[in-house]
Amino acid sequence: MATCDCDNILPQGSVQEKHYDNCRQVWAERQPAFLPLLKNEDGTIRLINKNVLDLDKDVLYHFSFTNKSIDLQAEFGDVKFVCTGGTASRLKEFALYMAKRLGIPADENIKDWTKISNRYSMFKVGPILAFNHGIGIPSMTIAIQEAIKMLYYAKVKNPIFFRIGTCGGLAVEAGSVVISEWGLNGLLKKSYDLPVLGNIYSVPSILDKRLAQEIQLVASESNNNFKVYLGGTMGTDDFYRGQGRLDGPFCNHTEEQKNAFLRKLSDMGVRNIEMEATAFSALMTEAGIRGAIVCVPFLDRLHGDQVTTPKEQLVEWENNPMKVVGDYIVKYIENQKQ
Ligand code: R2B
Ligand code: URA
Repeated sequence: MATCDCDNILPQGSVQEKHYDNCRQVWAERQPAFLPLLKNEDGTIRLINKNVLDLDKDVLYHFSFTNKSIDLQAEFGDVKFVCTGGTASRLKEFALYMAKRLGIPADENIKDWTKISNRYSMFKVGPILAFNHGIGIPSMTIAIQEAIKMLYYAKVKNPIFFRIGTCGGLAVEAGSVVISEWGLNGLLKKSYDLPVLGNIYSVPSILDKRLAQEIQLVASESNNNFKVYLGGTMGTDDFYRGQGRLDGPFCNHTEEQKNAFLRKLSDMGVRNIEMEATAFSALMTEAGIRGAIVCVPFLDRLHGDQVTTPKEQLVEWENNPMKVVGDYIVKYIENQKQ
């Protein structure tokens, strides 16, 4: 019988959920229908795809390096927190922000490990790896899958992934923060459905409840001037029609239909809409990696479609998810020192 290996950062009982989803004991009891990658005894990622294990050299094409061109274990073996999000500038800013909070020297000239890719940017400060994933599921799943392989080669132990992002809110105020509990696709299914060889490969899009609750509790103990909500997140394949908007170049639904749909989502517990939640949660579940999505709503979709708030305010709001994730990471590191 597997025993619990949760490295709880808050005392048992402080949040409702007892275990993390990738607890060995939980896995042994749950026996999910799909095969998770699981992890090795020492917490390193266990890659079960034999095709990769057989490769002499693995080209991480979109990152523009291979497992042989960089000594991944030497450079990235101490990574614990993997933070991703849409834009390169924001993730660089996050890396520099965390460097400051952790007292690690870093400046504007911080190394971009994937600069020559011209696709993604990747930065490392202490135990933090930060890279951007672009907009939408395909761009993000490419970056995350290459990151999972990279962390496997680096022999990273028990990494925790965070997606910091922006979104449209549902009955939550702009500038607040939403921590996702699950992802919902455009057909209102809690899954990431990918066509593979002519069939749909479907993975549940559920996020780690304990991690989400811990992040919210840590945020509530911090002196924030914004609210932090927990809830479901719809992940769509389009910003306009796919999110029920009326202001794209094409629209075949009415305002009444849009409002009815958004109200239905809200009644289902959906608090925000973005473009990656289903795939992010599914990849984390399948890889057996703890992951969280922390987003700032730029508007309340129950009141409109256009993002009319001035850019300077949006940029300031984007700091809120960084602050929430930063507080969690700092708390985690402080706990390890005790
Ligand atoms: C939120 O914002 C982006 C679209 O504007 C997309 O990446 C997302 O999920
Ligand atoms: N990002 C989205 O995907 N939707 C919004 O409404 C705002 C940001």
